Formats: sequence, C-alpha cells, structure tokens
Amino acid sequence: MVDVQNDFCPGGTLAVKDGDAVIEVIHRIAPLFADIVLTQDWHPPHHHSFAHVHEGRSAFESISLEHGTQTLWPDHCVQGTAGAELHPALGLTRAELVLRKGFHPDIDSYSAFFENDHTTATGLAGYLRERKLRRVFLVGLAYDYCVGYSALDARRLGLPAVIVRDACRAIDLDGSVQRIEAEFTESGVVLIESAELLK
Ligand code: VGL
Ligand code: ZN
Repeated sequence: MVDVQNDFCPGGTLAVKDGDAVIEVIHRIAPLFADIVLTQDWHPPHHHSFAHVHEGRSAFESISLEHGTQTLWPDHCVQGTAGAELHPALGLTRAELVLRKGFHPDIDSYSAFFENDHTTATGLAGYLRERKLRRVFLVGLAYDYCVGYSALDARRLGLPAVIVRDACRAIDLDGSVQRIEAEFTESGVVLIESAELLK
C-alpha cells in the first residue's frame, strides 16, 4: 500500500481528490493477502521536489534536473509532521514493513523500489526477495505517481505487478494518467478492480 498519508488526503497539502476513499476498499481486500507492506513518503523540510526550494517557481511546474524532469510539489509529507502520518482511519496494524522513501534531500522517490535516478535502491527489492514474496498487488496514492512508478519498477525487477484500480486515486496532472497507463501496457502491469478479487 503506497502513501496513504494525511497530506495526500482531503485537507492535506497535496490532497488527491477522494484520496481517503481508497481506505474502505483497502480494508475490504486486505484479508485476502498474507503479507502487507506499507510505504510512507518521507521528505526533509527543504526537499528538492518542493517548489519553495526553487526561487521563482510554483507548485505543479516542471523543471529539468540531471536525472530528468521533476514536477515541483507543494511541501508535503515532511518527516515528523502530522501530514506525513498514515491516515488515522487505516487499520492495517498487521502490516509487516513500513518503508520510507524520499528522504534524500536532492532526489525524489516516487517508486517504492528506486529513487528517481532509477538506480538508488530503497531496499524493498531485497526485502521481498529475502522474504520470498514474488508478486505484488498495489493500492494507494497516487495512482499516476507513486503507485504507478512502483508497479513499473516491480515489472523491471521481473515481478508480476497488479494494480487494484478502485483502491487508488490519481493526481491527474497534464495527462499523467494516460502517460503512465501507456507504460503499464508496454511493461505488463495488470489493472483489476477489487470486485474481481472478492468474487
Ligand atoms: C507522490 C507526488 C509527490 C505520491 C509523492 O505518493 O504519488 N506524488 N510525492
Ligand atoms: Zn513526495
């Protein structure tokens, strides 16, 4: 489960429309899974992805960096703040790992597996390998950023990756949904609805 944190839910600084609506769906399907891993976006206060760090720039603009384009975001999920906490309605207390990402000040990390240089590992691949967890189902926020990039990296690592679409909500910025869905098709990320799991 990716980044179901206060800042990505209504009232948060980078609120995804209906972000908290994923919680009910996630609770419904959670009992079907033997192992649950959570991620938490976890930025230092002046993280490079924050618009305020870049003189004269505004949130939701894109800038060019060494490892590609960076969308600038409002300050969000700052380490130790209430906005960075997992949503209080989440009841996944049996989750086995909470993986934090995005803590290096100069680079963003959408994916739960690699930072945005596509090289620096978060450790999740090793964790899954050592625990012999060989397939990932993804839920959470945001569909077109952290969920999507995580699914694509899972495929790059050779793991089957299934996104439960109604257990995700998208930011939907400048065609981001269409763009990532084209990549899903190319790399074999599978989209399903929770009802298909529950029947
Ligand atoms: C995310 C933008 C910035 C996400 C995280 O969780 O999808 N999006 N940081
Ligand atoms: Zn972030």
